[in-house]
Amino acid sequence: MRKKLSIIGMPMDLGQMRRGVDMGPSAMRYADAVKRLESIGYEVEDMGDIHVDHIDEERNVQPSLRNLKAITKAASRLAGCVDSIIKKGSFPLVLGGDHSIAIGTLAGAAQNYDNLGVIWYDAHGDLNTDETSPTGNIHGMPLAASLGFGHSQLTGVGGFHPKVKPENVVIIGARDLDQGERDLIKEHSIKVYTMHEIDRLGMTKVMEETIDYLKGKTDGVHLSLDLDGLDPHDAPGVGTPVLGGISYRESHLAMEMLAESEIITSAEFVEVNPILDEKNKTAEVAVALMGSLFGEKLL
Ligand code: EXY
Ligand code: MN
Ligand code: MN
Ligand code: MN
Repeated sequence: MRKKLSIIGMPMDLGQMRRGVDMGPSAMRYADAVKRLESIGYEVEDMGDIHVDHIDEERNVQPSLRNLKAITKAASRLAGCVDSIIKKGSFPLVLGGDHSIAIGTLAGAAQNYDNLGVIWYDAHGDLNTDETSPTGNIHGMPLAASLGFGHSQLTGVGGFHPKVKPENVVIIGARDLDQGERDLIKEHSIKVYTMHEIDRLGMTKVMEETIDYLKGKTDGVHLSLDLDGLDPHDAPGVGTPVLGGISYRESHLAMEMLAESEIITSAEFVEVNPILDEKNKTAEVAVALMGSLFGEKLL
């Protein structure tokens, strides 16, 4: 029987200030995400998009938590959808939208596991709270919120917290961390492979260690892949690019090794912004990486 995979679009741009990332789901569909996954043998259902309220006036109401209400409402809808996909035995693949969507994805996934692991593939830690954030953009807070740190409306999505424990998180690709994030990482001993470790150890060793670190102690692992984790030359269509990122091939190796490990139980691809892109390159990169994550072989 073919493995089932359910795609959900989350056209969210309220977690940051650059327009266009709400079109990320369409861009990845346009890059043939469904066909690519069907070609690897999956039975793919595209469930369409979660509704995100379109608002303007609230944008600046609470500068330390921009668009809090609309983001938490949309995250709750996404959580319900992800939870029902897992409960019906399908694999949830969420297309973003800015990274604030992970609050909903993790709220939906976590209720199905005792110890959910998370691989956070990102130039950033997304570990800010409203007290530490330099911008008030909620796309810089989803991992903190999922760990139970930050505003109660964010940590409370899905009606429970925390979604994940610090010892079950691995961040890969970090190269732009605020002081508050560094403090939180140190205080809770969160495992981080910055670009320094990736350069020194190589992606093979980083992924071997990551898989070993999570395999024994988690009963599911969520991959939260922020396209800004890649170098902007390979993935230019993102809202917060940071030079000196993970290469296209290193990213395929990471996905191929995760496919071999069979530890990934849910995934999301976020921060694709076609307005900032070179044609549809970043969406195409995302879809190519999905291919490797779901077992596509070069030979
Ligand atoms: N650390 C900065 C902030 O909190 O605003 C930048 C966050 C960028 C977040 C992108 C999604 O990864
Ligand atoms: Mn609408
Ligand atoms: Mn991110
Ligand atoms: Mn990022």
